[in-house]
Amino acid sequence: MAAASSSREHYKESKSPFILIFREKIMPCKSYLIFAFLICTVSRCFAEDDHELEEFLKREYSLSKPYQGVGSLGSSHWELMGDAMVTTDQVRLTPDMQSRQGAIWSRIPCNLKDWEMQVHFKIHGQGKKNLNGDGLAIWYSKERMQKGPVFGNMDNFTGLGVFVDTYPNEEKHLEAQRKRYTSRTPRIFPFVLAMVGNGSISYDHERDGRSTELGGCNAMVRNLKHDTFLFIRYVRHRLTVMIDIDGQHEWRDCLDIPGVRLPQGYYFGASAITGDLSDNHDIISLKLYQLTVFRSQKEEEEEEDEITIPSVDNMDLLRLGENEEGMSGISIFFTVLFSILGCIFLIVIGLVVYSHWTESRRKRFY
Ligand SMILES: *[C@@H]1O[C@H](CO)[C@@H](O)[C@H](O)[C@H]1NC(C)=O
Ligand SMILES: *[C@@H]1O[C@H](CO)[C@@H](O)[C@H](O)[C@H]1NC(C)=O
Ligand SMILES: [Ca+2]
Repeated sequence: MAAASSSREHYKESKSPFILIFREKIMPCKSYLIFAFLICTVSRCFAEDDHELEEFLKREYSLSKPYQGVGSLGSSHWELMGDAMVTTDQVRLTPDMQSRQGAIWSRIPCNLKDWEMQVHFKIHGQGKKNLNGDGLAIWYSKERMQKGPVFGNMDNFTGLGVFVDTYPNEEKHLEAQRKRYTSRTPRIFPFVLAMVGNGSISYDHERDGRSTELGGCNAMVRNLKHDTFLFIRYVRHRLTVMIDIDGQHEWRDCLDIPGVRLPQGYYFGASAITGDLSDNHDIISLKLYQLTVFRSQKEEEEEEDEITIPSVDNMDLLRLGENEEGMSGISIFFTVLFSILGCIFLIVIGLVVYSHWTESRRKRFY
């Protein structure tokens, strides 16, 4: 967890674009590693602070085999929508067929402050690599049971979405236009990313949501023999996403972001969509744990103000990272050039001043 958190924490502090560039682009690899190691060590000290977690599985927000009554009984805690279907082994959000969308939504709003969701899922289909789509999403949102373009949920949603995006729309689009990535690092899909919506932020499907993402990671989750899991933790306004997809029973960091403000009383859900390309998108289980966190009195006081609209602190800084990623090679070159020239200039001035000073001092001595 430390690695992901450290880089984000660091973002917060390094406001100057130059520092960002310095950190990301120029610093030689070795010193970068040492630097990263130092930050890791430091942030680990901070990360292991006083809070200890106690977990309780909350059955009313969890979904597991044999899915008793799901999709048939009105008394079930979960409701199906669209093409979603329950079988003995899974809740299939979409079958491996074109233009389907399906979802499963909790009926009960969740009033927990701190929670953790473990998602056991499976994405598989006939399509070859990159001939499959579009992916699935896990939700904690104000709205429920809405159809739409965001992995089978409505656009401009209010709340948190964690997406497993299996199709690189942007890359394919650029490819079709025979454009090449300039300085933007191409992504490896499937890609897991998180987004917080406030009711008026649109998910840009053509760009795979890059402009609104909080962070993400690649995750080769398709057509695997072993079980694949996604882990979403929301504690003290800190959002952590991890994945376990290698069959090693180990959580791998995906993203870790402080200052994520989500209201209580939203609904959990999972949805998926297929287009021209398709996949089976299966949920095997959703396990929601209530986390008991010991808060200091100061923290309690800080949390008196109830959150009404989801938001993310320092979103502009997260964006800055995003823009900087898209900075062209030329502008980086000139920024660096002028920075170096500036340094040389300062050194020269310094030397001149210094020699004047020593000179005048020598004169005074004589
Ligand atoms: C939602 O977020 C956007 C972008 O951060 C902001 O411009 C807008 O005012 C926010 N809307 C609400 C209702 O808070
Ligand atoms: C989503 O919000 C954007 C900007 O607030 C707006 O232009 C767009 O029409 C909205 N889309 C839907 C489907 O409501
Ligand atoms: Ca996509």
